[in-house]
Amino acid sequence: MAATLHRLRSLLGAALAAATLSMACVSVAEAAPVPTADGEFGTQIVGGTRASTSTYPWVVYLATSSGFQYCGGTLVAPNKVVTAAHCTVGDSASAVRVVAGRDDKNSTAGTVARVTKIWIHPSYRDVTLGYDVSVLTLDRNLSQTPLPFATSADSGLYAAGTSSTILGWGTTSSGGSASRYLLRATVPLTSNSSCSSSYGSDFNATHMVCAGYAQGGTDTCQGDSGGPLVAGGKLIGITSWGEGCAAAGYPGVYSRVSTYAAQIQAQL
Ligand code: 4AZ
Repeated sequence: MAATLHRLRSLLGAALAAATLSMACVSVAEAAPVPTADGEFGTQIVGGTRASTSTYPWVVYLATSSGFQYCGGTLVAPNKVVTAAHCTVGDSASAVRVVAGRDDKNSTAGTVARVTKIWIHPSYRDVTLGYDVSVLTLDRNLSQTPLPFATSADSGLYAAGTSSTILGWGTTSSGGSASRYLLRATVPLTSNSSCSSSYGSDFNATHMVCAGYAQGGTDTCQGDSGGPLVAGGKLIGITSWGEGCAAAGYPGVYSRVSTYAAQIQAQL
């Protein structure tokens, strides 16, 4: 199982390779989105549509100092971002940028903040062992509205079938190109027993929650890691891992935010 798990850091590897090849241009080649008859675009997150940071002001992305987007995150206080530990492990704070208010990665809209501190859950070792949570402290207070996060009082938000929102700038197919634009999709939370059937002992219901349709087709993917899973107006999950993207029988796996609420709160 571990050998086939897809994780976001592969995008950072690609970023570093791109930077090596071309210091002048860090943008990644991508297919131009093709509008369909209804004016929407056909290939998003996986199976999603374009969204605006005006609607989702708390969704941010993490970028290298050269501007390469490699993960997502969620603003939970004016100067605090929740992301995945696997997005920040091994990084120095001075190397990370947080971009807020920018739907289009090829624009200069919004704000680029620096990071003054990276907190990684001290028990984090690997995404399939849980604790895939990290809190960044920014060098400034952002004007974007933060998103409340789920606590132990919010177990109701994790009921199987709950409609949730995923967001990110990651790839629009497994192993494909990253999206130029912020994308969103709606996915139902799965039951714990269903996710255990998919992933066996790698799924831990204390630390994780799964979301996706049984038939697949809609999911987070590479580069979406660290970004939000939202239900009931709260951050309930952090994009963490999965077997490929949008495959039938393999939902996306998210860190269960309510489990870590006290430790997140202690960083704010
Ligand atoms: C990733 O590599 C990643 N389909 C994120 C989410 C999923 C798979 C991979 C879930 O960032």
